[in-house]
Amino acid sequence: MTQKHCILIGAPVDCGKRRRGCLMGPDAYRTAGIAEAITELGHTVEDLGNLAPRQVDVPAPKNDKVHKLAENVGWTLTLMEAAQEAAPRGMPIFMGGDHALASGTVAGMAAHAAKEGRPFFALWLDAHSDIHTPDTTDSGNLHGTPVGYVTGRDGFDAYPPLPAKVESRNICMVGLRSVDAPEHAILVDGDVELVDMRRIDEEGISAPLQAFLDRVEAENGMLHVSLDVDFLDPSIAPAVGTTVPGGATVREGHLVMEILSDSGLVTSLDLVELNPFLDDRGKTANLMVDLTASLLGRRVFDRPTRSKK
Ligand code: HAR
Ligand code: MN
Ligand code: MN
Ligand code: MN
Repeated sequence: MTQKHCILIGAPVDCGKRRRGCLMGPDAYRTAGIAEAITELGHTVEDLGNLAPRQVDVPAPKNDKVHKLAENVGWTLTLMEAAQEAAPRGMPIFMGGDHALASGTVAGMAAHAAKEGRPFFALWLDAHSDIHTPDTTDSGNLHGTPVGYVTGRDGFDAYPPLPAKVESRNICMVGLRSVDAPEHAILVDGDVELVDMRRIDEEGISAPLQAFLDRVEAENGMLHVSLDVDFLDPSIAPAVGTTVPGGATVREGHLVMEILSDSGLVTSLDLVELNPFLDDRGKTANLMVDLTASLLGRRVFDRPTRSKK
């Protein structure tokens, strides 16, 4: 694959839910050797270190369950700016941090695509759809809302105005198996591409992914990948607060990354929800780094793999 300049951006966001520990994520990826894995593949790496949230004041949320609104808004501002600063220079890799960070990274990357005059697409690899708003969330955990924000749903008045709204038809969610009722209601009437675990069981993970990538390519789009640890089955990726059984296998995870790599379409990546406090001797951090390496071109063999007779 062509050489990339990868820009590692530490986003120790821990305000998107109550259970703490995701703030240790960026350093766990560094400990697992993310920079070395990338340079080994022939790419260059720059590590911007860990960012901090902008300090902001916000009005009290209407829904009093909402947890740490000001800090979430502050992170959104910081990361929206960081994405737009990094994107013209290389491929940003946002090391989370919980999924609340995607409100900033996705909004920032969408703004960058708009500046480039290119359509923006997002691949959401997650057990959850994260399309709540601060009004519909029952947990009050804002890591369940980034898709709601970037698609321009109502209820985000405390957040910065979106520089560029993401078209819901340009989002593909893969790995779904935990969707709340208000999210279900929005999704069944909408045009987000939905690939739940049943569809993966029946069709395999490759066909629906390829169909989405064909659209990205046909429209010369920019593609952001948001990889939530809980996309993977908890038996292989235990370091996450919101485990949901029945997730992607090691091979399904790698296959997605290898297909993405072959496509050459990915322009930015989030690694989210890793909680190193819950890990088993670094196995989840290591797997996330291995998946990142597959996305950036690590292979056993180049295709075709059939041996020549
Ligand atoms: N839908 C649930 C809620 O809103 C769980 C959201 C969990 N989100 C993440 N990221 N772990 O996908 O509380
Ligand atoms: Mn998520
Ligand atoms: Mn999730
Ligand atoms: Mn919920």
